[in-house]
Amino acid sequence: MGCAISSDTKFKATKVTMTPENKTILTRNGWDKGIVGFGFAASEASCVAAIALVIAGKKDVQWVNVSFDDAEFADVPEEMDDIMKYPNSTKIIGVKDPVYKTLCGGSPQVPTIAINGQLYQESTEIVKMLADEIDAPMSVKNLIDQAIGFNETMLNTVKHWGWCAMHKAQDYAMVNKGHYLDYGEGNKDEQWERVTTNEVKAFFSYLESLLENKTEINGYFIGQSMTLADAALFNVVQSLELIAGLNVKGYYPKLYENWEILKASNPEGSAAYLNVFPGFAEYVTQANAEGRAKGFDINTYWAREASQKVPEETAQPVKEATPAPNESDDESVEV
Ligand SMILES: N[C@@H](CCC(=O)N[C@@H](CS)C(=O)NCC(=O)O)C(=O)O
Repeated sequence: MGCAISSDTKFKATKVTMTPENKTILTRNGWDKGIVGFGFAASEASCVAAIALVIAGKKDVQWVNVSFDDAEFADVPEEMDDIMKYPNSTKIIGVKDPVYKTLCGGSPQVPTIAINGQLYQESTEIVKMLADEIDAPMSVKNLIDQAIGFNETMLNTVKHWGWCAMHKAQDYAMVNKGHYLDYGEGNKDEQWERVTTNEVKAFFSYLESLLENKTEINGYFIGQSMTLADAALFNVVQSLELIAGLNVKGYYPKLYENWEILKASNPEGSAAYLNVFPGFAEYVTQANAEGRAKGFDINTYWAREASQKVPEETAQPVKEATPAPNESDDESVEV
């Protein structure tokens, strides 16, 4: 896989291997001290880290915008929409730019977070690291662990039933092609789809049951205020609904109600994901319209449930947290 990311332990954010090359990039830009976030504000994984850093009280995060293209490192253009720009950010680089790839140790993705010169990836694991640091309650940490366990399924699901058709139609102009080629219509068999949707069902049913056991649906999975667990799970409803096209509202009404309340509270760090991401989702819907009309529709796996029993052994209950694999196969580039 050409993997340059190492995962030290199950629940520590995935450390990017630090090389002379990426250390040099950090140092020459002054990114080797404090917290520097690299993200695309509207992205479903970036917003998780941005929201979590706010909740963890990290007020001095310096953000670098990562655009979905191959643009070289530059100043943020004046015309860039404020909502797409991280507060106080001045720089921008493309996720497909070779320097960004080198910075990320060969695995160019967002979010990537530098903390005192060490780079980390994997949004939900970054949330867990913050939860450990602020000594969040065990119930919050446990739910973050569940989010970590679901993260890979979640991203694979939205790629397969959503993003792939759009990126393919655009000849992968926005993203690293290798991250998407294995997914999408015709690239996975029914067994994979069944196992994947059973994982979504198990996890969403678990979240629905957590909310059923609460006396009041208030936008939070735990307690009366937003926790890092809500940050770790921030993208699951909107991304599954708008990108994968899953009828979340129909199948998981409490989860949906909870999301609508949380969304309305506009948590700091979420503006672009809440307001701009749905626009991207429209392109995804258009790109998938023909396939969905012909039956390449995630909802068929929920509709089938009524008429056909799903074999128990393929259904995975809320699975153990495992770090998502690094998917990049491309060669590293010299700076
Ligand atoms: N499991 C990772 C997924 C990261 C990820 O796939 N990020 C996407 C944006 S949501 C990305 O970087 N896409 C650009 C690309 O694949 O080239 C996480 O949760 O941080």
